[in-house]
Amino acid sequence: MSRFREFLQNNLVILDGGMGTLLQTRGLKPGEAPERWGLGHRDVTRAIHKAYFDAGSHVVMANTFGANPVRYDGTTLETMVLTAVSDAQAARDESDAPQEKFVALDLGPTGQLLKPFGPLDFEDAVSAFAQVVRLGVRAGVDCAVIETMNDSQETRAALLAVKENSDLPVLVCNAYGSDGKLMSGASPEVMTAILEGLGADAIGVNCSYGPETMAPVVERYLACASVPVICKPNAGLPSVADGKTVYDVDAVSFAASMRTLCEKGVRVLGGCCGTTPEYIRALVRAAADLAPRSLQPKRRTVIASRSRALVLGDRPVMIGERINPTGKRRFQKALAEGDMGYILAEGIAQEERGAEALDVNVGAPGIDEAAMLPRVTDELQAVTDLPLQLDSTSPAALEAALRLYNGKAMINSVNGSEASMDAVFPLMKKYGGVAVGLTLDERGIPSTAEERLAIAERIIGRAAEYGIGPESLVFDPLTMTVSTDGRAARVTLDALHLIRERTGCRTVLGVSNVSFGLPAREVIGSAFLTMTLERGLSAAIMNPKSDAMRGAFLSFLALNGMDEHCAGYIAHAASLPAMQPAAAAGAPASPAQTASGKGLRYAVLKGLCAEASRTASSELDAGRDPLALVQEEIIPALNEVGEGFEAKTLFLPQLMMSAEAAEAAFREIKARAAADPAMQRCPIVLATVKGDVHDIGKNIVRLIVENYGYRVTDLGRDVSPEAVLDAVVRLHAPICGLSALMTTTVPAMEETIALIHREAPWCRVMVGGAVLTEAYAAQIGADAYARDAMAAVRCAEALEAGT
Ligand code: B1M
Repeated sequence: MSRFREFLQNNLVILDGGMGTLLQTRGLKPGEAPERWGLGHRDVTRAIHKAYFDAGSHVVMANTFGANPVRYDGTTLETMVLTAVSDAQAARDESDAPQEKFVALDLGPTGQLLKPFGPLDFEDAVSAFAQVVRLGVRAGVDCAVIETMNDSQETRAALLAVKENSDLPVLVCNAYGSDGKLMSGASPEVMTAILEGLGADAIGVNCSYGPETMAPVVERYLACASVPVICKPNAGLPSVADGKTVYDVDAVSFAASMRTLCEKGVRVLGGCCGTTPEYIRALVRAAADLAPRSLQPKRRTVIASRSRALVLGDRPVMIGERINPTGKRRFQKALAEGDMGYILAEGIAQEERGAEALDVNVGAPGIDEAAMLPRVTDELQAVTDLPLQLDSTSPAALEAALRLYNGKAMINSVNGSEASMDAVFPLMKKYGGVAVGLTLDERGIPSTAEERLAIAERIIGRAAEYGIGPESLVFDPLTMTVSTDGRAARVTLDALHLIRERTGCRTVLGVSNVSFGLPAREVIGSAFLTMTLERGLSAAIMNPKSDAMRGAFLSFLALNGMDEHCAGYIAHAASLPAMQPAAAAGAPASPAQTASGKGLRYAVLKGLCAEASRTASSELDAGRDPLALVQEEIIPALNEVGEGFEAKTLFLPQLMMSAEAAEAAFREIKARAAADPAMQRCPIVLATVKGDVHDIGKNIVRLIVENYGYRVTDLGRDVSPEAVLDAVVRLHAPICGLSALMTTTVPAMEETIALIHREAPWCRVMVGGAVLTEAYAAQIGADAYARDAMAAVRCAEALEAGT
């Protein structure tokens, strides 16, 4: 075991404090990169490192936070990392402070957002971090610290890069918002599930806030993490006084709050922005008489999506079984044609019917599972935040999907055969996950409950050899059909009970098999489901779209006091055909009817791009007015998404998917709403202002204004004042239209208006965007304000007449 890993297991670990904020007091200018500046001021960074060691830090981070190939070319990067590490090592050698001392490679965000937030591919991010890690290893660092990450997927990329390119111990810190979530929506429980699964040595929080504000998030880590928890806060919140940035928590209060967190169980302590060697000295003093709290393995069986952690065992959970082509010709066709819209709709429909996780199986003749499973996984995780159960017998498909799954997946499945365990356990060890253990082996499915238990025990034993605990296994005692074997259900129920009692492991069951070959399958299926739940089943893989099955599941919860005020049951009852107006009752709906076919508004709301485009097209074919589609479907859907985003019920990936779906529909509408060539009016320059990427509203304005004969030059979004002026001057445009949707970008709008008025006095500026009002528009100097696209036309006409 590495010296640092052993140290981490047995001691409180003191990290260093702020680097960037200290460099600013030594001459680093705002906006300058510390790692580049450090190259020219090695004596300064070395002195800071030494001051931290002298203050009592066990771990000092090399000045490599921003050093990565996304920002620097190979040679610069190499020099940067090797120099930064060697300076930290020199400081360690110079310091005669008595504590153990280590040098860490510091890995911060690449500076580019990963898909779907930005342009960077997951694998490109992994490769970028990998380059830095290899340099760190060459330079001889003792450990790696990944920090200030606010996207779970980028955190995963960095951690995988460390794991694949070194055996360095790795500490991972995320930076949380005031809502206790990362930008990508992950909570401490989600990050714990993901990071422990990937093998982080310690996890926690850095930057963000001062220690007291950070405490609730840290306590959530302590409640669910089995590895040491890190707390590395700022010295409170920054403000500017006399032209200098100051922080509102002093060294003594900082140390006192950190001591309290240490008493609660935090084992790795340090400081971030605004903290100095004085803070670390105070912290070392405050924690001097404290011993590390012993690590308590939490043994939780938990799976997670990017924003939702699901604990198995607290109460039964419903896993949707419908993303599976077996026996479904329409699904097979969708797979063969790559019709993602159909598959995504199937996922969303199950979510709407109460599924809490989704099984994802794409195994069908002629389908390359190793390509299709990751593709479907990636698309599904963009439109739903339900945790996924990756269901495949192909290790290559499982690995490809596990790699890019932004969560901790359930893996369906491993079984008692040597080949299966040899294939699946290494994947689990590397990527994390909870495996479904099928109680069968090379000899097939045993006919007795005891034999199935024996296989479960063998699987637990083999998993342990890989360092995988029983909490990462959920056993499936296998359902056979009762139509061919009258004892089948009994054996399953007995095996379920035995496995639960003897191993303590959670259980899962695909319940539908029991009724194969029988009429009215849901009648007997729902009775069987109730029996399995009564025997303690943790998770049922079932059809949430079946009223009978869902009814049995929800009734069980209500009858066992697991459904507060019977709310789930009541909602289910309200959706039953018997409770609907007569017209709505009828044959069970097909997936196409339930999930898609619900109109454009629904498709935009759910972020279904293909569906949005298809629906827009068919509505237009049917003679629907393009403007009405925009006003009555797209805008209300986007407003609803925006409200959800504000209320934190929806997160950025969903916002992005809805925007993409709106744009897909919009492209259809635009193609059909061509301008009348007979009308030729004046040129208009149109742009969304600098810093603002919202352009859906501006695109609508363009569509309508063009329809009224104006010749629009659309400069796009995030357009600088100078670029707008250039176009206005070049076209000698009498009208310029600016759009802004955020309070933070209105100043850029004001700046653009002032520049145009100064340099192109013939041009009149009209503005719009949800954040503006008439009065606000006047205040920032606009010549006209338009509330919506039609008002923009009226404004343009008035401005044209006045020019
Ligand atoms: Co974001 N976003 N977004 N977003 N987004 C808002 C605007 C927000 C209100 C959501 C919220 O918190 N409730 C909020 C702004 C808060 C504020 O400052 N007041 C917000 C935020 C915070 C953000 C990010 C910072 C999120 C983050 O990263 N944490 C980020 C910002 C990125 C940036 O710009 N630097 C961000 C990103 C995004 C997406 C990329 C995911 C996506 C935009 C995709 C795109 O446009 N290509 C997006 C979306 C879709 C929204 C919401 C949900 C919808 C906006 C929209 O398209 N509305 C929005 C919430 C909301 O508004 N309900 C939100 C429909 C559109 C037709 O209306 O643009 O108002 P609108 O246009 C209307 C009128 O205003 C007028 O006519 C149009 C048609 O009637 N009009 C003009 C517009 N421009 C005009 C110009 C004219 C005349 C009329 O003359 C020239």
